[in-house]
Amino acid sequence: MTTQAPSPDFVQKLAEIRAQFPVLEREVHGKPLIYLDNAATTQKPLPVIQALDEYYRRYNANVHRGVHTLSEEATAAYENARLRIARFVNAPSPKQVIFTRNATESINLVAHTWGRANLGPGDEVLITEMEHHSNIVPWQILQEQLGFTLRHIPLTSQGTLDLSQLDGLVNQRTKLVSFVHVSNVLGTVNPVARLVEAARSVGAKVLIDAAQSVPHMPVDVQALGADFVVFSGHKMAGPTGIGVLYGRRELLEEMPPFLGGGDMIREVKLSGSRWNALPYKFEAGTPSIAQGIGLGAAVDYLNQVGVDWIWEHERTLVRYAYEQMSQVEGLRILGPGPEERGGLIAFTLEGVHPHDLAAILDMDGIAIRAGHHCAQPLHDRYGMVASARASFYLYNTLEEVDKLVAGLEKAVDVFAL
Ligand code: C6P
Repeated sequence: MTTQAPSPDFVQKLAEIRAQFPVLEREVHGKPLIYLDNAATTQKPLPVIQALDEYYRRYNANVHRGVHTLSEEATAAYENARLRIARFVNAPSPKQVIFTRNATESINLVAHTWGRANLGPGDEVLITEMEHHSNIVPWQILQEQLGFTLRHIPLTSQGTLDLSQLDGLVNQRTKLVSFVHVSNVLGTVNPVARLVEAARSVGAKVLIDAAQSVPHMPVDVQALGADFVVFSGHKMAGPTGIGVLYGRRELLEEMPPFLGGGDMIREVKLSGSRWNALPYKFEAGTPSIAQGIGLGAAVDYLNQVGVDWIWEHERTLVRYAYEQMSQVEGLRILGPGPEERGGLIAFTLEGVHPHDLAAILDMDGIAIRAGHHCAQPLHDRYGMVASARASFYLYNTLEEVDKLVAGLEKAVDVFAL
């Protein structure tokens, strides 16, 4: 091991963090759980679990509707959570934080509102070859209906964006450049400033899929300079069923609503309706109230730990894991070196199917993900159908990396026989 011995303060902080996540106490197949599937969804700390519990026990009521005490308490807690989430990503106003179910729904919202109103034959939408399906399929569905062209920035053999053709790919026809901030397979941290600048030079709008960045590193939506930024609550210690679309105010004001129904209207007549103000225009029906409140508790918790600390900790884990995993016979890591990636490593192990590998590791209590990770075009690009992936979060330890590597070595032995 080449890492320095951690300081006593660090050891204590990590122990305190781990104590906040009850699931980390459990065993799987008689072994302590080692949870390395954080890019799929993260575990939840006590403050989040308690916020959900308290809502259901003490003030469960619908929001924005009632004048009774419970409804007022629920509305205040829900809207206060929105305010704290806005501050977490430095959105200028909570009105620009639209609650959705997840990052996927946020992208679909933009596609079906902004996209439908602004895209047509002759226009181009530019994505990348490393996108999650949620930033490919909505545009393909819309493309069939509206007749615009969907183009993509290709990948280099190192797992980064090949920007050599960027000047041609971004042109006067480009109306939107939509790309992932941190790849959920390659770990690549994309050059946001360069891509935003290229889009701006032709007046195109920018959407950033920040599902794998907001949970792990400080993200300032204003500094990113995008028009839309999307992320999911469940990947950042929050509950499932709540996600965010941040949007530039003028654009959100102009965009037509997404879904129609209660809460998103100002006035309804049988002859027609008028829409509610932001953010409610995009939030039809009873929202995910407990989940919104839970996400508020999650950002408080992440702030308390320190997002800078989380990022640094993940950097330490990924550097160490990269170094150790590189030494496993037949193991091939996808994507760039540790300095250019977030806290995850997707890989293949010669002679072992990723699903078999995940099943073997599970017998040791180690949870990793195997499959195409909802990024089939990316896997096609590298001539693969699936990969295995270990992804880290604030509660993971260097010892857990050691156990992962030991498990991988065991798998090599088993399958080499
Ligand atoms: N990636 C993974 O295991 P949702 O499902 O809407 O919460 O998140 C979608 C999504 C969008 N963009 C990126 C970069 C993502 O990684 C994900 C979710 C999970 O990699 C589940 S497939």
